[in-house]
Amino acid sequence: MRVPAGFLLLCLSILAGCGAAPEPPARPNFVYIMTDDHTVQMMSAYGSERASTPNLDRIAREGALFRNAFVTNALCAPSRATLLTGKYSHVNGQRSNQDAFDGSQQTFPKLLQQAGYQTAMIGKWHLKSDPTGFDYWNILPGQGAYFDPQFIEMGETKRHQGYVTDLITDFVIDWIRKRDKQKPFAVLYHHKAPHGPWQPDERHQALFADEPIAHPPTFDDDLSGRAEPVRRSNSRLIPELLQRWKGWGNRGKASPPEGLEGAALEDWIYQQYVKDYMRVVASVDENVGRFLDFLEAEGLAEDTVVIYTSDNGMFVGDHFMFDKRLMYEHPMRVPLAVRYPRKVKAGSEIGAFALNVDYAPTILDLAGVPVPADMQGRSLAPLLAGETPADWRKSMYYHYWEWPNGHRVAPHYGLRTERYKLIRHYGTPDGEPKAWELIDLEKDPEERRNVYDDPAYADALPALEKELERWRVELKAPAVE
Ligand code: SGN
Repeated sequence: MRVPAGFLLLCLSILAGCGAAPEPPARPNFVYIMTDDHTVQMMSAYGSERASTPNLDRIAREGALFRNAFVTNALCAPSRATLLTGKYSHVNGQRSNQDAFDGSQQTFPKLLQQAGYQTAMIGKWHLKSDPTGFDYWNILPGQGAYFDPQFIEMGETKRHQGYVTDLITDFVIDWIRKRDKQKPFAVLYHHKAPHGPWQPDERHQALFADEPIAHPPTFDDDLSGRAEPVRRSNSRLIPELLQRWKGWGNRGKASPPEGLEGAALEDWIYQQYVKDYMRVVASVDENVGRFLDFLEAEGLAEDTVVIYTSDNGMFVGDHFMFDKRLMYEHPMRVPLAVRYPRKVKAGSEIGAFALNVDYAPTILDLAGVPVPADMQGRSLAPLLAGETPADWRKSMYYHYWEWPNGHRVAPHYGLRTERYKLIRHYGTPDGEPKAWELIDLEKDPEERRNVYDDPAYADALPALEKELERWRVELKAPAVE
């Protein structure tokens, strides 16, 4: 049936005149801000006793804070591949930092592009192959440098003067300014900080100079309550940190003052590390604040979904360690805040489990683009709207793969429920030991004790083992014993 144009016009003018609130635009913009190794213990929105991050907190205050966000493999490149694909490492092929990302596969930026978005990737990439699915990219080579870093802009390497966190923010702002204003945009704004070697800029170098930073509660943990594979791992603050990041900050920090030993030496190395970590976080916070002000000044704040997270968490002296990888809370738990004034109530708190496999489906869903059935995560949009679907996950699967590595963290997988962690260290062909671990997070929130062999938990085990196997099959993860 043909509808006369005059009738359509009449309908439209009635709709326009009825005084209803304007509908949110169907296609919001997206700014996905990801830091490297930023952990919840160092974000004040999560009640950090050490760090103050007013601008990162602002995203949560004006939007939603996820209280239980986790990555499924706490390592840089695998986490980035999971973001792009919405799939676990064993499915997207990026199990470790050594693999090169297969950029020919489906990713959410490609799907956004096909749906008419303009897309950009700016900052740390670390996936070895060139980015695909972006109209514009300007990335750090590999880990990138803090000072006067090189960037690869659409295949061309250029050195830029300045500090990496400032430069990445400048490039994102520039790209948004120059964009085609007729189309929605999505930009991945990826900081290098606060990854090692934690080199603060001049503005922040003197921060905390005369202020000793408190030790985290697990600083005294010698790992004696945990299974052998954990005890064998190699991320202790002394001497591994000193050796691995020799000369970090270029201020001679690899050499403690002569004669220091025992607790005084431990505190000395911790103070060097934590202060530089907090200084580079302060610069991220300041730059994110500058960026949020820019969005507001451009009139973009209302219709832009701003997501803040990190590629993985981090030990910052917790359990007397640095680095990540292990299926402890500090590495696998990540900050996650989402601001979208049109749809997310300011000050929302979300307790349901959110995973990094969920980011791609969430962004597509909010953009109105169908989520492909082969993505393994689930859209967080209902949670953002204040509803937890009845069948939302109550547990999650984790799998760390990289081997060998200097931290001697052997591959392991496991299940995390609200109360328990069941972890399988399945050994390596070159002789790393196998072990099971069970952690009761309710009784032992600091994760100091493996109770796998404790008869008191014999009744709890079968259901946990079944749940772990259910996830393994559902996620098509290989069976490894
Ligand atoms: C990367 C890792 C660090 C690690 C060094 C050296 N970070 O920088 O975890 O200490 O390599 O690792 S990541 O963000 O890139 O994952 S080692 O295993 O080769 O010694």
